[in-house]
Amino acid sequence: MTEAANTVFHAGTIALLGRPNVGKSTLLNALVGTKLSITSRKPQTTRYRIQGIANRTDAQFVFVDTPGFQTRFRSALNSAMNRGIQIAQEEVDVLVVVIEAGRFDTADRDIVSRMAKVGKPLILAVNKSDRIRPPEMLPFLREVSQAAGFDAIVPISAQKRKGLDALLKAIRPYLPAQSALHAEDALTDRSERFLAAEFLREKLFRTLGDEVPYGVSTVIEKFEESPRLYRIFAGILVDKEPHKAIVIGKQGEQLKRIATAARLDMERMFGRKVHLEVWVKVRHGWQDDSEFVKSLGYD
Ligand SMILES: Nc1nc2c(ncn2[C@@H]2O[C@H](COP(=O)(O)OP(=O)(O)OP(=O)(O)O)[C@@H](O)[C@H]2O)c(=O)[nH]1
Ligand SMILES: [Mg+2]
Repeated sequence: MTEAANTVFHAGTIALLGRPNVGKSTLLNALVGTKLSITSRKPQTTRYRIQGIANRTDAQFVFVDTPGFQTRFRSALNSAMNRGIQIAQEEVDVLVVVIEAGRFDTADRDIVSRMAKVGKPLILAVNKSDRIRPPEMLPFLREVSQAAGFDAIVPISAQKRKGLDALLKAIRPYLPAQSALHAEDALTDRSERFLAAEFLREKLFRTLGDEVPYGVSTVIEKFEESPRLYRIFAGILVDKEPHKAIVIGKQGEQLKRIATAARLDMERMFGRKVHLEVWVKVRHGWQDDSEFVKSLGYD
């Protein structure tokens, strides 16, 4: 390739797809260099599509993080999440399927074969490479390479930030040769209000046990901006009465910890002080209320 060909600018969109918990959101954040998409050890943390923009001298990569494929049960919430994945795959130039090193189960295979049928460039990112013994990597890559005609297979560690440049290099040729799609200082398509609700939801996912987070949603009721301070009024919705007391904790201590952690994330992201007030409310069966789920901003 000549020098001139090397410097043609490419820009486009890339969906990060895969089973829950493989590290899609951690990867988005690592690629962008900012924490935008919430992450946790629990599967099905991400509920909404969110874009993260990574700028390099020769390309602009607009990544779309998606919810993990929902297979567990049907609800208005799960349908909305699956619709989000569908929209993402239709909108983008490149599909990146994320799997975990050393694990390629039926859910992964199912996603890979579905994505191979879409007919777009398909790249496999083998994440959590830090978790596998190095001699096991090559046989694993050989095994997964049989599953579809991938355009590239790249081992990475989103957490340790390994292999990320190799991943970008593998994606770049499949992005259209065109100028940047977004201003260089743009980070995401989502509003500060959206990010505030999500940062709060992340703390609930990280703090609470295995059941409560799945019945929790967060909404921003008021978002008052001034140059030095944001005043944010947020609601935490739980779908069962007893969950309210769990979220609040003894003498409100749990809720205080959650709110403080969320506020610190917001201050870091927004670059100013944040005054955060949080209420907990019970809303029975909100996950099956399609009108309400729609109002949360999935599409
Ligand atoms: N060891 C290791 N852990 C990782 C890596 N990347 C992500 N994780 C961890 O894997 C867990 C899931 O990460 P997420 O980024 O939330 O996964 P996700 O695919 O977005 O999950 P859903 O939103 O639920 O679909 C978290 O505990 C991460 O810290 C990695 O490269 N190595
Ligand atoms: Mg996620």
